[in-house]
Amino acid sequence: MRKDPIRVKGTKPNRRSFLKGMAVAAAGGAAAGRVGATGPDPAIVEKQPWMQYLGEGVDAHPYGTPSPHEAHVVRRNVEWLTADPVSSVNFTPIHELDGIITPNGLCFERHHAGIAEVDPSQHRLMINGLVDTPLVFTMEDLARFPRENHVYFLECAANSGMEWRGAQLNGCQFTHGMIHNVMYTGVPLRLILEEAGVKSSAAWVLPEGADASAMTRSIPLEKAMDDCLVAFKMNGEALRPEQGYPVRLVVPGWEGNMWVKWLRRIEVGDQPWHHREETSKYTDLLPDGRARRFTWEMDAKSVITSPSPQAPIPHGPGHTVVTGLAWSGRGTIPRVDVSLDGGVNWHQARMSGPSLTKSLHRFYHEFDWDGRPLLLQSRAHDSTGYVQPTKDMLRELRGENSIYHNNGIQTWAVSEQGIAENVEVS
Ligand SMILES: Nc1nc2c(c(=O)[nH]1)N[C@H]1C(S)=C(S)[C@@H](COP(=O)(O)O)O[C@H]1N2
Ligand SMILES: [Mo]
Repeated sequence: MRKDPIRVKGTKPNRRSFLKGMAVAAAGGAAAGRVGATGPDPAIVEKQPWMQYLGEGVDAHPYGTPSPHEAHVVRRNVEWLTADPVSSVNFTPIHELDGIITPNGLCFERHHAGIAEVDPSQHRLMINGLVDTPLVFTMEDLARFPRENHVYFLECAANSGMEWRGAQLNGCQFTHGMIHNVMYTGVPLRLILEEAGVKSSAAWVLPEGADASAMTRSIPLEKAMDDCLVAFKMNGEALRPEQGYPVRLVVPGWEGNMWVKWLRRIEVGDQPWHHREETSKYTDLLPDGRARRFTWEMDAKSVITSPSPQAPIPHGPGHTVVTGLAWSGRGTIPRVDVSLDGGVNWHQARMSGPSLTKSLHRFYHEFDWDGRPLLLQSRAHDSTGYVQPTKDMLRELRGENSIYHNNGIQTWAVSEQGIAENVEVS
């Protein structure tokens, strides 16, 4: 046994005194961080099983997976939301994640006809329509274009759609988990279109998926030439089948539906095609009977991921960490405010990690919880000056019938026991 069992090798003294200070500050709280309060800690003084045997060698798991203790950190669906899992959605467990990158195995899935299991050697990408030379590329051809790396969030336009009329689902995984944030490697779509030569009458492109839904969306040529990517890698490795292996379209900042997976064809045209996903779906009915259409950009939004209904406060009163995510389809997030009292008082949160355009941003707010009930809210400000609205402000503009583009402020009511619940304070 070590002589000084609390002194972890290499720990800096200032870190240690911070922890000690915190233990004192946590008066009446749990024994966490308090040394010697309840006698010797078996976790320190007893030999744990894993100290007594040799572990598995290298190559035991040629493709690594998380610790079995993290087995609860998985995508989950809400069975009653859809009739069948082949045309359905599951949700990213954002309440369990930190930083800004979504691990590949946890990126939410949205399929209209299940996952296409594409053989890359049999996959082609065709460019046709208003081009000088229609072209067909193999995956090997695509790998010979100059490629770029960018971190972007993908948010389904229906994210938080179930919350439009009031609080419904108890957990940010379900209210806000139709989002992921990934570093993509891909070829700028502009280079591929230039290779085919876009005719001067061209104004729109139509990407098409190779899955059984043959997903198609009309995208303005200006966006296609600006920052869209034909991507084949996510977070360094090949796209997962769920995310469109071997190739998907990346449409930064715009609604997830346009990010066509299993991309097989891009048609160039002079007007939009008015297909299913831009007429009967991904449109919102306004109170006067007109439909909001072509609502591509994702407005600035944020959510507190912990504490939240699936991530209660485990430690009682005292030093408490609030954390969450913020994003905007129009740029970066220079600032997030956090309220502990349902929007009466606001505190500027601490941003941490890279601030990249059209990417998730991570924020923290640390405070000394007095143990009284809380109404937690977060409010994002984006680099255009836009401020995330309340749900009432949204309903005032768009009525009660909307589903898509709900970026209203979310509230979690936290009880004296630290249990969090989805409520609405607008
Ligand atoms: N080919 C194809 N692309 C598709 C879809 C689809 O069903 N088929 N779903 C779209 C929708 S609605 C969303 S929100 C995103 C989801 O991407 P993800 O499964 O990587 O999260 O993919 C889009 N691209
Ligand atoms: Mo979507």
